[in-house]
Amino acid sequence: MGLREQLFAVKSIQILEAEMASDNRLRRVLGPVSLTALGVGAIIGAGIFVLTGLAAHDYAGPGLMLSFVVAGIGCALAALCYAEFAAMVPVAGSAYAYAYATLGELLAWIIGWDLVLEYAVASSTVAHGWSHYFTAFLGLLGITLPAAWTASPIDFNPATATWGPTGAYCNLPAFLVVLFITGILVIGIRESARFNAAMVLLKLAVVLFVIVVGSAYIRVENWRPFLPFGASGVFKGAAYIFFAYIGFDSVSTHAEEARNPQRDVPIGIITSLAVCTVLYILVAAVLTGMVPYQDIAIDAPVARAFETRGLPVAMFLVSLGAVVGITSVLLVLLLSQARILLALARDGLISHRFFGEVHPRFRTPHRATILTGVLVALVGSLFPLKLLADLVNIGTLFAFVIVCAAVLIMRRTNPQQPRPFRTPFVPLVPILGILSNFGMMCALGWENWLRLFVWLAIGLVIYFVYGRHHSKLAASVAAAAPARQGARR
Ligand code: ALA
Repeated sequence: MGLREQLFAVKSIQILEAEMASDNRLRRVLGPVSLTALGVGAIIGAGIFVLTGLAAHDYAGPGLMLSFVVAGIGCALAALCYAEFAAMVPVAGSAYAYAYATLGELLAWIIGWDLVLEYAVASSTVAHGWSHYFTAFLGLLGITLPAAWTASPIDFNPATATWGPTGAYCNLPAFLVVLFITGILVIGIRESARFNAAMVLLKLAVVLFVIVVGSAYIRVENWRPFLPFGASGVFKGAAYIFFAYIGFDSVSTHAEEARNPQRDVPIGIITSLAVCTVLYILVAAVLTGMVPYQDIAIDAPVARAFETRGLPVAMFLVSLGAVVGITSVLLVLLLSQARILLALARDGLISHRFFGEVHPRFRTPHRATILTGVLVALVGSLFPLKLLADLVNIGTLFAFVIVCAAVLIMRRTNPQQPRPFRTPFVPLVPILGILSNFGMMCALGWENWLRLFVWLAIGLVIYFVYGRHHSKLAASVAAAAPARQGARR
């Protein structure tokens, strides 16, 4: 098979469907409520509990509410496109599988590699955010961890606009929590629907508590001026706070386990996103109403807002809920990461022997899980939160742009393919999805573009050195070619 032919080789929907019918697949047990709960479980975490602080303080002020609206619109447009694919190609690989079916092997690999960035680096970010609430929570119990062990060793100093050492060694809580969750995943506690449902209820209870109790402490004057950093601050805030929405797309990684994926995965994606959007806008309103934006804490903003207003018990409850709630996000993200690696390994683009191997006793992909866990723990404990969040955001926004574009392409290349869920108003919705998500990428600044390019360049090297030569699709096409020629003769 020639290079050009291979780079654009698409995995037909028939191949994907045949793979799904093989016995080596996951069990179909999830209904619409479980799928929505999985979405909410993956969405509500460090973004709303931690990143809101910096977004309000440095970027948007009370206009953070609008930042959530802007980011929510970009996500909603992408969600409608994800839903069409998830219903049409209900397999585990999410955007990677969609790209393989539409855009060819090279772009599929780029997206798969990009999803590794999304899930692995997001796990590091969430672990780092978790450590802020964990430290605040221990503080409430009278335990103070040494500062040198709760921060990253390097950080950006806005005053001098330079990177430099902070004097800290590493963020030990972030490191340890990732190893702990990795251990659980290796032993094989699946994210049982019941465990996840309990987590989701707890998180929703904490978020509703913040909204209901906090709203009694809103001072309307804190919302003035509403846009202290102007419209550009709202957009910068949106590009940063976008992180809080990441996770709805992980519903599509569960398509293979859905009882009725054609109907329920779109429901799960759209409902979980809609619920979280409403809650986020309300939390932003409460947070910026309770505390003047200049005084909002960066590390554990939601809990500290209650402390500032003299509500220590509320602070305790919010901190506890945040620690538990963010832990569950970490679990789902690390699990989704394992699924993406499994999808890449099944297609031969990364080593199946290493990433696809299943532990004889625990029946989990232990090597991939441990390797991912160690890397995620190191990155989360050594790098600052904002750097990690920005990197995840640009990578995920890029994936969203490609999924929106893929809907447009697929409508042309495979118009007859049954689409149980159709993105409405095509081409308008995908085009607006591309523009809004690309717009947020632009708001993230050139440094993040550079980091994204470096990440993608590393991915290309891996593809040309390994993946291209081990691709199962290329091998099957090459094997079929002589047979076809023979038949013609
Ligand atoms: N949306 C997830 C969070 O905020 C990743 O933690």
